[in-house]
This record gives sequence, C-alpha cells and structure tokens, in this order.
Amino acid sequence: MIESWRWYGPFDPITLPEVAQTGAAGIVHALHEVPYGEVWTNDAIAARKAEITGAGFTWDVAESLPIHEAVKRGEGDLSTLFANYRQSMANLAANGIRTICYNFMPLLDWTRTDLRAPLARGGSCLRFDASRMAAFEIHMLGRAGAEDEYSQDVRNKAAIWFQQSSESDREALLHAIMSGLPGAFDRYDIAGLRDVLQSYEGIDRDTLRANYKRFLQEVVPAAEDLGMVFCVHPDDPPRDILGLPRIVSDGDDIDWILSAVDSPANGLTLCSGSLGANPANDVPAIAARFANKIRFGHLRNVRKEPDGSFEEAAHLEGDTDMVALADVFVTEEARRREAGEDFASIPVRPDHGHEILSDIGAKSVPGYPMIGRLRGLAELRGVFRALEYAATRG
Ligand code: CS2
Ligand code: MN
Repeated sequence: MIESWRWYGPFDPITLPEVAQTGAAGIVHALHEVPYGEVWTNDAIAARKAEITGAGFTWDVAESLPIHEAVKRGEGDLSTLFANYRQSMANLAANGIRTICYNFMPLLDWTRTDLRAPLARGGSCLRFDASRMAAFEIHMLGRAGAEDEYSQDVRNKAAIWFQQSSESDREALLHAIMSGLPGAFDRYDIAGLRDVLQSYEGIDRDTLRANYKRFLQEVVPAAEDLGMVFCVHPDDPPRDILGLPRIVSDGDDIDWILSAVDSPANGLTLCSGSLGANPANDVPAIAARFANKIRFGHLRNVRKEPDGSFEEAAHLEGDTDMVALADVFVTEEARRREAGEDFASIPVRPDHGHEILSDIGAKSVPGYPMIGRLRGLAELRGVFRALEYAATRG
C-alpha cells in the first residue's frame, strides 16, 4: 500500500512539512487552480511536482482531473474538451503521474448538509441529513418533483426546519451542499443552481451512460498508450440527487463502466465512504468483485440511519467492516506482486476525517482536517501492518 494524503496545494492551510509528520509517503493532488476543461500544462505540473518531491513525497495520483459538465451533458462539439483532456493526461504521464482519479457525478461532487455535526465525545463530523436535504430541495430550491422523493416524516421535519431556520441557517445549508466541489470554480447560488439544473433537463440515466461511454472511448485508449490508469470515484451519496441521475453507485454500475470499455486502463477508486452510504452495498464484497481493477483506495466509514441520513464515523467504526475491506487490498496487492504486475502497490488514503482536538477552530478544507485524518491514517496503517504480518505467517 502507498500510504497517501490529499493535499490541496496553495489552497491548503496544511503544509507539506506538516503532512510529512503523518508518515504518509504519497501525495494525491490536483491543479485546482486550473478551470475545468483547460489543459494542465507541463510546466505547471512539473512545478507542483518539484514542490511535492522536494518535501520528500511522491505524487502518485491526480485527483481529480475533472470532466467538464458539457461532456457529461454530451453538449455540442466536444472535440476541444477531449483533446485538452488527453493533453493533460500526456503532460501528467510525462511527469511520471500515471494514475487519474475522476468522477462522473453531474454538477456536484460529494454532498453533505452539515459540515460540523457534533460528535458525542467532542469534535464534529460531516453529515448528510435527509430532512435538511429535503428542506433545501423543496423549500429553498423549489425543485418540481422533489416532494415525491421523500417520506412524509422527512417532509414534515423539513418543513419544520425551514420554518424555524434563519437566513444564516439557510446560507450555511447551501454552503455545506456546495462544499464537496474541490476547485475554486463552479459553485452555485440558488438561482445559479436552478439554471444549471435546467441544462440537465432531459438527461436521464441512459443518456448519461451514453455520454460516459463516449468519454471513456475518447480517453481510455490514450491512457493505454501512455501507460496510465483511470479510476472512477463512486457517487456520494450513491443515489440520484437534485433530480439528476447518478450512474456510479453500486456493483452493477461499476460492472457496466468496466465493461463499457474493457481495458486494463479502465479502473476503479474504491471509496468505502461513498459506496457505504447505500444500505444495499456490501463494500468488502464489491471490493473483492473488482479487486483487480482497484487502482486507488479511499478508506473511510459511515453510519447510516433508516431515513437515508448518514454520518461519517471514525475510520474503523461505522457500518463497513474496514478490516475485511483492508484484507481485500492486502490480498490483491500480494497477488499483483506475485504476478509481477505494473501498479502493484495501491495508493490508499484516509478520505475525510473528523474535526478533533486542534482541528477545532483551525482552518482546513471541509472534510480534510489534520488531526482527524491523521487518526484515520494511523488506524489504517495499523490494520494493514497487522494483516500483512498475518499473511506472511500463512
Ligand atoms: C473525495 C471526492 O472528498 C471526497 O469525498 O473522495 O471528492 C473525490 O475527490 C472526487 O469525487 C474524485 O473525483
Ligand atoms: Mn472518496
């Protein structure tokens, strides 16, 4: 396993010398300052890489090389966007960065309603609350059809929350919902969100899949030529949201994607927190099913509630059996080593973390505080070491 850490570059209040103290070996990074659809230039990549390696790390994964919304909508002449994407890939490969993580979620990345839900023993976590989401969609956004997607109980709670909410509560909710978008671009206010949702009108699951397949056909052969791998990140939460279809939510979706363009370069980011938010997903079983396609691991845990809400748990707590999942990674890595395969070591990172101890009141990117993630990384490191030791003893 390559123990990795997501670093946001100049945006990140956490510095590389601080990350070094966590013991992580690899950095996962994107040029967040480049607008979606534009080329990541060779010079910009090389400069960032020098910074990362200068601090004693490898840069293992580009997370994410984002896909322009026009590609997801299949809108107009996409040839420049595809060419730019391939150029960014070539520039990454020229700098030795051969793993590309991306997602195919329309408009939003991970979505939460609360960035600081209190934890029983102090600190806070990210939370998705079904009734807050309903309040947002039904009462703030006024999305037609949203009512039908929630139970009566959730709708009642949403109405009460909305009636009692202040202007600043509503602003905080909008801010939380937009916080998963990693770059400095494409954040929406209510009016902007209504407009952009309209641009998705008529795009159903099949259309989105067709647009996705076209994207894969445009980039996967180039990845093969460059000796690179792609790894799609699952939807978070793994279900339709804001009336938009989501097509990377369970084992069958993943199977469809990997078969759409069958290539060693077409792979998966196993994000246990994203997949784990759907009660029907058995995450260790999904990992085992696609083990040879896993190129990157996001390890974190969630605790689900009956109404569709969920909260981020500590890495070894929550609903997913993290030790069973880590065991799939250890077994797969050993298989790759034995077979002498390329990409044998799998980069893994603690995905989100709780805000605890000195994280509280300190600046960090939402979901990415220092101490909470350090706790996650340290716990995962212990699990991996123990499993590897057990494996060598047979
Ligand atoms: C990340 C995702 O914070 C997170 O949950 O795992 O935002 C991830 O970086 C993207 O979806 C990958 O494209
Ligand atoms: Mn993830």
